[in-house]
Amino acid sequence: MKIDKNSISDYNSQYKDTFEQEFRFVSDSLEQKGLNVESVVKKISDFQVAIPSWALGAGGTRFGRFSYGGEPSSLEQKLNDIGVLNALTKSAGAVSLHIPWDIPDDTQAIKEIAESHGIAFDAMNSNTFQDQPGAEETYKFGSLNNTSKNVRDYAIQHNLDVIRIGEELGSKSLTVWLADGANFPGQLNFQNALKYTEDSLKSIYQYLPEDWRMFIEYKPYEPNFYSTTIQDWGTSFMLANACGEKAFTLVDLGHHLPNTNIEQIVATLLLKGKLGGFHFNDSKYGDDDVTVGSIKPYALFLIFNELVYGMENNPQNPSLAWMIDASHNIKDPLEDLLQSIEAILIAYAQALLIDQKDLREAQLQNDVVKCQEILQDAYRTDVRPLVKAARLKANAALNPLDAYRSFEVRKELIKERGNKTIATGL
Ligand code: LRH
Ligand code: MN
Ligand code: MN
Repeated sequence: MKIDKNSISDYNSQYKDTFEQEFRFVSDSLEQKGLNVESVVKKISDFQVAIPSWALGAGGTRFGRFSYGGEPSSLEQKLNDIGVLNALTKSAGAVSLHIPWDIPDDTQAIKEIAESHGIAFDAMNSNTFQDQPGAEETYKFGSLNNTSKNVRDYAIQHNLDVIRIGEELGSKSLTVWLADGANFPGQLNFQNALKYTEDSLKSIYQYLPEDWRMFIEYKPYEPNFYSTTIQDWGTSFMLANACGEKAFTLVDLGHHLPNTNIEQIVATLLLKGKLGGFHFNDSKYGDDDVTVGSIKPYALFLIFNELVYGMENNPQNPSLAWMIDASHNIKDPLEDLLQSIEAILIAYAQALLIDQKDLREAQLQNDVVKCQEILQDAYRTDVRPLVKAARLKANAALNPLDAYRSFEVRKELIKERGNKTIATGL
């Protein structure tokens, strides 16, 4: 299934008049406030978020998994699905591979398929939380933090293999997320576990190609329910500093205890030039990985406010690697991803509307009410016409979800791949 440019422009032509009216209304009022709408639209249109290779199939929980039909069963098919997302949105021009779930058999062929869809290879993820058939060592009691040197070396080697695969594909970064931790008090010597983790990360870092970056992801709990060795941004930051200037912290929105002020973490890391990557999702309770913006859209907007500020004011921080880290078991996975992409772009667009100059002045005058008004004025603006304008500019669909349904993509995929499909990965 491939959606070509012509079908997208035919689809768009039916909505063009309505779109133009909506756009004029919003852009006129924003221009009157002194905003450069064209530059906002360009920024939205330039924004690209990577799709994780595991998210194209319906997710499962430990209580079951319900197939959606037409799900991809190979990396080739996953790339084709991302191709559909990218054709519809022109914002999903990258994939983030999880190894060993998605080891390419034929690297050249995979590169060609990706290229034909305009998909780049973003950060490589080195999963060391699961034993593979025939594995020589087990990660049951940890990987990079394991008390056994053999296991640590085995996990280090896996990371080096992932870097090699990434190099062949043209990726430029490695994301390390460790499930390592303890389920019960006393199980683990915290100091040794941290020391082993630091030494292992340094060994991997030593082999990181010159133009690569390493992202260290943190998470407070799950799958371990007593302690996780890299539990928070502080630990990740400390480890990134210990490794060197190519190592950074990665923030996953779901990896915080309830009510954590994530936007403040983002601001701190940007100031220190150590924010490397970002995993988008939403949650109510824990690492729920539900659709971006489905539960706390205002929190997402406040995070984007800090990101936008950082992108404009923190040259010490490199550009960020963005990835969606969400999936659900009762939605069509592609529709779910389209909703996530939409939510990300909306939050980004809202944050771009914040009058930074007025906000600084109000902050200097300690005008608390005005500060809040400025943020909420941006948040309460309907920015959807700006997102649509960005899409039109990039030859994407004005309404990607509606287009997906009207092109009957899922029906086509079921026809191609069958109804009883199981996506590889999670
Ligand atoms: C861990 C995580 C991490 C993994 C992915 C499958 O919870 O967020 O990024 O790679 O989920
Ligand atoms: Mn994540
Ligand atoms: Mn997670």
